[in-house]
Amino acid sequence: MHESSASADAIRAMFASAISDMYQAEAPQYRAMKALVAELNRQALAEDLPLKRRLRQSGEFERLDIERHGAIRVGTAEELSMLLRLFAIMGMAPVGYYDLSVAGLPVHSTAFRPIGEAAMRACPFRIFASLLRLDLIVDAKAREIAAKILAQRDIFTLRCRELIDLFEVRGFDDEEAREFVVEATKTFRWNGLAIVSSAIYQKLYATHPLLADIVCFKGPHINHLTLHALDIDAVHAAMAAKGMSPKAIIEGPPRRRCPILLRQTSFKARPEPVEFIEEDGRRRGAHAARFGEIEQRGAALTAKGRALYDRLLAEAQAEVPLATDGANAVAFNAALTRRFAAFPDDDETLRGEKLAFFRYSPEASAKAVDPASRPALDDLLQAGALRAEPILYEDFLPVSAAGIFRSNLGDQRAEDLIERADQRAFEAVLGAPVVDELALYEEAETRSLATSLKALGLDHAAEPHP
Ligand code: OOG
Ligand code: NI
Repeated sequence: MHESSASADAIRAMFASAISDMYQAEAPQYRAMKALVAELNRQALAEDLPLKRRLRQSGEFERLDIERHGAIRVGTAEELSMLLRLFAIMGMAPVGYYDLSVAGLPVHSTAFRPIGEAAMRACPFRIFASLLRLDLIVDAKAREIAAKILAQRDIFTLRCRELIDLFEVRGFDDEEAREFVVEATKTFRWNGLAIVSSAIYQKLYATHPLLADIVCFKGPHINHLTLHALDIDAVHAAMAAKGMSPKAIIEGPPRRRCPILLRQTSFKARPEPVEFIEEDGRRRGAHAARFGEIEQRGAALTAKGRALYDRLLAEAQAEVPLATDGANAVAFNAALTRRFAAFPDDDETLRGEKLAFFRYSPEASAKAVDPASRPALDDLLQAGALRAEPILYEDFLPVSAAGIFRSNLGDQRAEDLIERADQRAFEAVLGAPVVDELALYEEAETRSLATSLKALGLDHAAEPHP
């Protein structure tokens, strides 16, 4: 093996920074949003010193400006399985399976992301990757055209492929690590020159806008990057005030005292000039694909908590179906807030009712606990010997994802497709099983409790589950 000082975490950090630079240069509207988010984050910190202290302690302060994720869409099994190998080099594993056919989108997805606190802390960048499902495209002619075009393109540079092979044999030296980041980044750049004629584009677009976006270009351009907004409501309002045309609502749970899961919103993609290849030359056209997004994360929910979340969200949506143009956003938000009154909003209840996952830590200053008293978990927390803090949700919400897709594709035909999750097929194509995100949170909770009890000298005494 070559000894490289570039760890997977370091390569991911280089990649995240390269992607951010590239996307800011390609999409000025994203650059403007990034500047706005940075300004409002600074403002939020200046107004909330305890928050600033917390962020400094967690290491979040230094990484605040680093993008949390980006999203791409690929067309074939070969493309997806190469992505698995490419992202593995950056310490990003496929976590979670997202079936977006429920929302009428002919794709299913995973999130390539770092696993574990240390890696997240080093660089939180993730890639949400979707794979086209031609089996969900009803129009046989469109299916045939798409398959033929996809079979002819290579989204990776030759050197990128060589470097991936090389890494798997013997790792990288520093220079190769840098070169790999450059080559990998090229996969996700924007290509304003389509690889099809405008007639083909129109045909695929009419079949499904997503089909045109995935098939008609040289590669899987980044379709958005996402920044961490400390106060997502404030940034959302500021985006509207600045005429950045944000979506009408923030997806996910309403604003709460104890944040849960993921809240996100974006500005809408604008048509950009592209060129199509005709028999007699090139023809100008337009394609809307690229936008910018903000997110704010809260506690990871257990299966029980998630079921409650899904139910309350569905109830709010049933009560006030959100208009496609978002005209009734105020009424929708009111319904959402009303329904979520039923979701406990304090850490004690979230923990006690096992709605969210918690990370335990021993309190160094606490007075010694007598193991012979066989204290229960609650006693230890009450006595201040143990602390419990919600574990942050690091994954995605397919319903929000679907909302994001739709608002950016002008696609309202949610009913066109029937629900057909197929995780097995996705994993077969990917070449690996996806990691179960719930298991990761559960493991983190269990491990933190075991370590804490051990530190308190109670590893045989307390019951992990009271
Ligand atoms: C991916 C949408 C999913 C999110 O934040 O939920 C996503 C896409 O539009 O390709 O990024
Ligand atoms: Ni996103």
